[in-house]
Amino acid sequence: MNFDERLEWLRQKHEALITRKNEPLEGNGIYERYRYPILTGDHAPLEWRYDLNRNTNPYLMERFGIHATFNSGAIKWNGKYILVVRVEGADRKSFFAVAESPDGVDNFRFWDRPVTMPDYGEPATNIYDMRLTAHEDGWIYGVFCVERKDPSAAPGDLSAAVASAGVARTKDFVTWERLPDMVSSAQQRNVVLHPEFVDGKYALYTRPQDGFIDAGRGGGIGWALVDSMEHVVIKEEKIINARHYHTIKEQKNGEGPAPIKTSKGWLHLAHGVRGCASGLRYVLYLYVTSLEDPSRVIAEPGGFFLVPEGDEYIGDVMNVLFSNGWIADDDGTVYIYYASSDTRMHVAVSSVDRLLDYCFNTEPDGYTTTDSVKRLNRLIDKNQE
Ligand code: BGC
Ligand code: BMA
Repeated sequence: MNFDERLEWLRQKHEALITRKNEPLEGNGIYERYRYPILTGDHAPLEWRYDLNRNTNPYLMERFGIHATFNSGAIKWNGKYILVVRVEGADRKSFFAVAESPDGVDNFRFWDRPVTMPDYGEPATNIYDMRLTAHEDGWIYGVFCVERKDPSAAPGDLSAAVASAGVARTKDFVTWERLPDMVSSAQQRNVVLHPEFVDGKYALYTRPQDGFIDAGRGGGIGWALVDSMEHVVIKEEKIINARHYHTIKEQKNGEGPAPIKTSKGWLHLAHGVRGCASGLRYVLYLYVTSLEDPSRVIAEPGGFFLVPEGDEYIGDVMNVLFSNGWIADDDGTVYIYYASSDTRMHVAVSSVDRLLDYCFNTEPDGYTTTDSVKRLNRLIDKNQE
């Protein structure tokens, strides 16, 4: 193909991908997945990936590889479904970029430019996995992971890293005011801001860990109250959702997006991780906390809610589902935005009613085989009545 033909081919292919109509798939009754991913690296605008000038790029070859679009924060804003996507280039650096859809499922399209996130202190090596919270103080906050090489790593150890939480706020997703990174004695990823004040303070879901990868003494999802988002210092933290031996969250867990307020409690989406012969397996689960005390768990179905299926298993980091964004519409529809294998974004659709039904009517994990068989027999008995 000559330059013009190739450009035309690229444009058509790109437009066809973005405008392809998605289809819901009938499933387990709890949610409906959709047939196609909603965002992939190929959704990135051609202007990001190619030099479109025939003199400087006569072969019309890619100049900036965009490989993956995953772990996106989500929010409904001015009637639009907005994702702040973790976009990863061929160079393994992530950055944030906003993609917008008119209906939450179809036609997700990136805005013209990625987010230019101001640095705080020494520029981070990588930033990723933003949680968006429209806080009752009037700001939209983005809390995200900030990763730097561990300065105390032994010579030759090029993977030891330090994770902390970056904090920024915006009113338009274009201009971001970067606030100081959170101060904590532990390594912190998966930090999420609760949307309301609690006892007059900002409330954060945390995830303290001894190491970058290893939880060590870190017990799970934590809860901390802080005076200000302009200088977040974690003084006291309590574990509200613990990891547990021989469950889906044996090795690690972490809060997903900010919880959704419902008449029966705060609805939470989280990820759980276990180690197995093939590496770490990341799955998603739900739990509910009390409206009076959002740090008190009042329901938690046993087992997972969403796990990789089919093509979702395959990607850069196999066997991973991760979610840090969902949107609850006024009519109760819930759009669950999840990424598979650190590669692409998907949506599953449910409703507040269905998710609460799932949470309150699926029995909790009893932690033994004996208990699981008892639960199963109770269900069979019911079906034989
Ligand atoms: C990656 C993250 C991952 C973390 C822990 C980071 O370097 O960018 O996606 O969660 O390592 O494995
Ligand atoms: C992490 C997360 C995600 C990622 C996952 C799997 O710990 O913070 O960024 O999706 O590992 O690689």
